[in-house]
Amino acid sequence: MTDFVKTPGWLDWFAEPSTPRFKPPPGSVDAHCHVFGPAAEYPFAPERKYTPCDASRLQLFALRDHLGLARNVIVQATCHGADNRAMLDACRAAPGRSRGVATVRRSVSDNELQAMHEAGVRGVRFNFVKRLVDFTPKAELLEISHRIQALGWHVVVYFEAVDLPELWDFFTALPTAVVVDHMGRPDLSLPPDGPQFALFERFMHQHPKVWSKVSCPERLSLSGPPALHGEQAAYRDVVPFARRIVETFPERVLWGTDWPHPNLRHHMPDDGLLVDFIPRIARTPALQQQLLVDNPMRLYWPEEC
Ligand code: 0GY
Repeated sequence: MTDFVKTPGWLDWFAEPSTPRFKPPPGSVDAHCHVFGPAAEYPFAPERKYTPCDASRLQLFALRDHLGLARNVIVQATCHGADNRAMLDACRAAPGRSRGVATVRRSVSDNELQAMHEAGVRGVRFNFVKRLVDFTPKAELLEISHRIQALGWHVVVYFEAVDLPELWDFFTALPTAVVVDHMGRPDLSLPPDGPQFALFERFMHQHPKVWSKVSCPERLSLSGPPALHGEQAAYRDVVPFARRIVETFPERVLWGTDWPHPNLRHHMPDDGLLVDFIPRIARTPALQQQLLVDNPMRLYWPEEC
């Protein structure tokens, strides 16, 4: 067995998250989280760009319960490449309470796709963040998108805001719903009503099939965590961006913890405080119900809607 050594500077996930004061509505979904290994059982992929700490499905489910959430959407992390076993076994271990988003290559067989569907996969992720993955030709991704469309799945895309102009035509050519991770990673040194974020809003306005996760304040924020400014002001620079998206597109937003928070070098968030961040971006019970329950249920558990 290979011994995996964590990437230098890697921060482990927060072992004792606080109990959130905000009580998510019954049936709330963490629509963006990952599992890492455990490496002894599910080795990390040779092509990975980082080696994380272990973060098992049981630890994920314990967090789900602690935070008052009901379900998880487990997104394949790049450290596992296209070896989806850890994610699939996590979905199988919590039937009805976990769904998955896979990474697949064009060589994937129809039988493998069908087995993933049965385990609970409802989407594939295309990653365009260059520090995380090697380049895959768009023709290959397009081909995959047509195959998974037949299963009723959608495409999750991860990219940085500066790359949206170049990726726009590709995204709009996809035949499925397109779910954008972390609001397309806006640069928070730019204003929420400036041209960069306006482009992302236009993208959502013009294309009703585009959804956004309003996740990762800890990853996007330049103003920083609670220790710097007090709990109520944590990640305060993210608030105007996320609120705009939640209030303009209330039927196409999702929220997730991003646990176990890959690649954070300076600050590891307390997941309890991430839940307490929700009412700052979704200010009414109606918006919270859409963000946390109705929208993820429509996308991941449509048979129950
Ligand atoms: C995230 C963000 C990151 C990593 C991954 O799959 C991954 O490795 O998604 C990141 O480093 O920005 O959504 O978890």
